[in-house]
Amino acid sequence: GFPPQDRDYHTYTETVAELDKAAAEHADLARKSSVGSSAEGRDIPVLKISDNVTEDENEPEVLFTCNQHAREHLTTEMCLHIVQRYTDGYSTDPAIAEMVDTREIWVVPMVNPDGSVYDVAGFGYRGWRRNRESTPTDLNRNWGYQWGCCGGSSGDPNASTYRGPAPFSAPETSAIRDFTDSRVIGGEQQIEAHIDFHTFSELVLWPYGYTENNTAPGMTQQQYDRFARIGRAMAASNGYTPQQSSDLYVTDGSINDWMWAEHGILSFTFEMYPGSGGIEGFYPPDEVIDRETARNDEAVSILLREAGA
Ligand code: 0X9
Ligand code: CA
Ligand code: CA
Ligand code: CA
Ligand code: ZN
Repeated sequence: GFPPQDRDYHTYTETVAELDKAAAEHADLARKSSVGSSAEGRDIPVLKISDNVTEDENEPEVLFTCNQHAREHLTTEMCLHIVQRYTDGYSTDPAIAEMVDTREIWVVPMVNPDGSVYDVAGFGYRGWRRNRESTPTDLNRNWGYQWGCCGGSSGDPNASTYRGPAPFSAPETSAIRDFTDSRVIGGEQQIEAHIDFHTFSELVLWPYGYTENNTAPGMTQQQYDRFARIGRAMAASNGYTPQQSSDLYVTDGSINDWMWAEHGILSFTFEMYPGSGGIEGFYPPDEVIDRETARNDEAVSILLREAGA
């Protein structure tokens, strides 16, 4: 588990327990299900939050994913914060209630549970990034759009950005893919917007990542401008820096490119606190969790408003 000084971070077991608790305390608003299993057989839970939660209503859907990268534990806390805000906040905050009543919110706090467990299973942190297949894969290079196209991932099984032997070879990415595909109903993708949370550098990033060009097949200037407008609005609310993801560095096989190109989902990456650092940047003290997750409240609200606008 986490070292004693960081005990406010949630382990895999504690994360699952938080989701079960939210679903039990708000049975009308929150329901837990599974998107599949990790390489080591751990369940990957998803929590749905909406009024009439057991029904699939005709409401804009929004997806939040966290912890693709094992050591980025602050992102799991971000997803748990979203869960708390939209369940516990329902009875006290009319703006929250309005969003919960008119949207369907999906939250996956741990896309990479095996990696997350492994990172905290030793004495001190391991600095682990990938999943825990026998040849570990960087999940954010394993998505099936322009996979391995452009020098933005590695074919070396020992590299930290190893893309895996084939698109969606990792059970964790294929589980989220299948879940996302399952939200196509009557030929229409129900999920309109998505944030994949990472750490660190305090950035709001939009696709494409595989090319430095703003426009490319599947991305018109008008669509790019919409990404940039919403990305800048969210960044103005949290003080992050907004940019196209390839302005940071080129990545191929990342989640945002697939979500947008395959499903037309308005898909962003947030790189959370801190703004800079070395390996210790992945391990901010638990004292910052409340401040740095609440820091994204307005950005999350902006995205929810944009879905359905
Ligand atoms: O490299 C990544 O997967 C992300 N950064 S991290 O330090 N959390 O590993 C950034 C992904 C955003 N996409 C692109 N830069 N294209
Ligand atoms: Ca502490
Ligand atoms: Ca509903
Ligand atoms: Ca629906
Ligand atoms: Zn990351």
